[in-house]
Amino acid sequence: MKKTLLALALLQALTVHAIEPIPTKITGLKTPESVVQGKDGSIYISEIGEFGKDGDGQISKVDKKGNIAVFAKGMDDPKGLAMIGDKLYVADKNRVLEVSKDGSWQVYGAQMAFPSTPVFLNDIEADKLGSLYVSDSGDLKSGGQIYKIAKGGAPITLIADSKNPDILAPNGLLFEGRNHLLSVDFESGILYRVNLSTGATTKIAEGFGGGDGIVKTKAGKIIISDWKTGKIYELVAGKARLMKEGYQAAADIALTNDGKYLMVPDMKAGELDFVEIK
Ligand SMILES: [Ca+2]
Ligand SMILES: [Ca+2]
Repeated sequence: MKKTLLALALLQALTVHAIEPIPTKITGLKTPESVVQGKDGSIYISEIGEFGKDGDGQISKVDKKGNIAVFAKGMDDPKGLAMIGDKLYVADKNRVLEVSKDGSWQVYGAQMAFPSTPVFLNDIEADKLGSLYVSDSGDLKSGGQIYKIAKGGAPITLIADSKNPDILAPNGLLFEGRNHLLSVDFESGILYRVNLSTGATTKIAEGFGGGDGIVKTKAGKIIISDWKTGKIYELVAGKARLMKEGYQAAADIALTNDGKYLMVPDMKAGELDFVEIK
């Protein structure tokens, strides 16, 4: 009798732990850059394919059961992803694309509609009113831009450019309140706060290497990936503190909707890793 009760207790304990398995690492991706989870739980991953080769980029979709399939294809070098409602927005080299839920897509902000010619559109963030903010990393070292695309696709205006010496190669963007964006620079590894009205930058912290993605956890912690050295940092007391290393190229990170996992696209390994947030 006692043995039966013990077995039951053990079984219950095991069941509790088995409810939420850690998501399995996804492999075999073609130069993944960015990731976002939709409201229905599906995970979308941008895949550049060959860098600089047009037409071979795509978005893969992983459903809640873990099945992966190509969702949208024929893009150039798709990178940053953002969702507004059921539409997915993609920074694709020198244009922004709008992808419908059936995977069909159209150009949303054409190259010619930008106030200056975009070169290397990288991250994309949506605000609550439906505007998009896009970083252009330029030639990746000597001057980029941050643009705003108004709801509906126009007009496209300049928030900041290389007239501000801090804007070298802006990459990851993250909203901070209504009037500021956080921006991490791929060249300098410096995290800035950018005023959306004036374009003025304030340095927050340095040491993020080839800064790529920025997220804020539910507990309010800022986490930043370093593409160049494959490291993940957290911002602690104004300083970059190593959180995880060992990736080949940690690209544009994102959180799962429940806030429990950091999703890390390892661009050179062709993988999407899941890291538990503690
Ligand atoms: Ca490509
Ligand atoms: Ca990026």
